[in-house]
Amino acid sequence: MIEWLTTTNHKKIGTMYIVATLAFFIVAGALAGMIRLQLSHPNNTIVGTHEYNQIFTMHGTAMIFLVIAPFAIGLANFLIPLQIGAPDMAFPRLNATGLWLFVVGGLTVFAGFATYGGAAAAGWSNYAPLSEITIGTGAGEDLYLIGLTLTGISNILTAVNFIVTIVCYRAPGMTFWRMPIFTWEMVATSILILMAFPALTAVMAMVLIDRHMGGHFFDPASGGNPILYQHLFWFFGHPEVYIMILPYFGVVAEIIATFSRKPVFGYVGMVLSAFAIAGLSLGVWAHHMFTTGAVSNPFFSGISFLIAIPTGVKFVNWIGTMWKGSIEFSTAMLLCIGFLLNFLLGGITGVMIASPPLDYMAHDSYFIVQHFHYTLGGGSLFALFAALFFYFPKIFGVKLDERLGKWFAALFFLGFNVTFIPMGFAGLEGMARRVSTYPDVAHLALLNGLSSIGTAIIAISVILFFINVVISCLKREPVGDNPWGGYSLEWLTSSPPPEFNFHELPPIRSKLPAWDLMEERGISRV
Ligand code: HEM
Ligand SMILES: [Cu+2]
Repeated sequence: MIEWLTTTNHKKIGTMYIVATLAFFIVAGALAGMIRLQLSHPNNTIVGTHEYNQIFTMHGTAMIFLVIAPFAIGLANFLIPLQIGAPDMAFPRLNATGLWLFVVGGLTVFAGFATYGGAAAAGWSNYAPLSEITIGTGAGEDLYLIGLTLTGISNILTAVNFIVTIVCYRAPGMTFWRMPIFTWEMVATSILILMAFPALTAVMAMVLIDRHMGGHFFDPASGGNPILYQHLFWFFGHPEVYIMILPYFGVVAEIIATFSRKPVFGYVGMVLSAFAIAGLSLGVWAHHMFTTGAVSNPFFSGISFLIAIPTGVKFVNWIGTMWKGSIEFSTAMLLCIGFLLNFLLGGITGVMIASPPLDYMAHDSYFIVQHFHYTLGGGSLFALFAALFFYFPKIFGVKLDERLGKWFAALFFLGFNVTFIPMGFAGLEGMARRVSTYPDVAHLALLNGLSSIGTAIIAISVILFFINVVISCLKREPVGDNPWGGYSLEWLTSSPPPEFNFHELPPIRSKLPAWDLMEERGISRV
């Protein structure tokens, strides 16, 4: 126990990130269940409006800041040194600091539930002056601001660590252009973190100053400007959505290549498109502000459309990798195919609302809720589970049960689509987001009822997943170094790997060191 709490080993730190984010996932998922219970019927009063505000705020905040983004950080912690042949991260103590800042930050945000006024309730985007006056008077709001600042600092420290590790600690033979796609995506992600998170830290501090030190940054009555809040928040917030998807793009590329038994198609395009997306994503923040009338809509719309190009390149790469491959439909692969289908819808709705006239209709409606759940839930979360199935043997030395896994994947896909397709239509019928109830008009009762049923299916699938984890860990069937026939360096060490990753570094003569060795030894990879 003490050994784990005081460790500076990247694999233990990575594992603790993963365990912590899964714990936060269970809580954030339970909050989602409460939202869907309340919205399952029109005019419901299971929870009041103030409770409802806390529930959806904490659901979104936890999923974004405590689950999707930090899971990728944890996975990268575990994987990057293995993928590039390094014994550990460049700054192990800084790495441990990052982990504990994250855990303490997350618990701080949740501590709001224990305060008199309840948890933060102004939405994950925490708009000022809403977060300063109307409801944000309780300590829960302060805990939110402090907690997120801590997790933000954690991200910045870890991003520096990733970049230095990748630039300076690659094994002999591991040139930049031989690094696995996941490691490359983490370079782009780390740069985005360094660009975006300071804006979040600044804006959180400004809200704190307004609330407690007589500041007026966002208070129009005293010459402050609420639009400034939106600029600062979205200058962070839009890159953040890519911080939450780029690592998972990498995961999907690795899994598809492994189970198609083919190298990643268009490797260079894959890498360059990650940087193109990262670069463009710094210039689109005001597409979240089209309806304020205070930004140049054509400019931000144009740049937003451009993002579709490198994203399209990625789709070509993923599909090209599968093309004529001998595909094995493992659970991880099935989840990646689910990712492709869902994320496509997320991307298409994204391009739709990147057009200001359409966004004027969709803004702040359930259409937006559908859009971002298809990218983050259907995209990132599907890839997160795919990563769990794929890397579980490497991390824990145990393979998850494939039969239960496929049931999970099928139910999760079904539940996900039954939940979120109706939301888009509810949005088109005028249902606003962030409302605790709705009247029995149009088809809202039917659409919301369907959504709630879908959520119940998701809940069953997730319970099945955790049952799978328990059963598989109890069975502990031994796994080899390379149970899936993967190509990158991490598959050439034991599962789980030794303290400093490799007893002897394998030769690295191409992008595919594990497949090179298999070929040398006459082992077929199909
Ligand atoms: C082609 C790519 C994309 C485009 C053009 C796009 C466009 C947009 C636009 C215009 C909005 C604002 C809508 C409004 O509030 O009226 C939005 C919201 C959002 N998008 Fe996307 N998007 C894209 C991809 C993504 C991806 C990849 C993610 C995450 C992985 C994502 C996550 C979100 C989130 C979380 C919001 C809602 C933020 C909030 O108001 O709480 N989007 N998107
Ligand atoms: Cu955006």
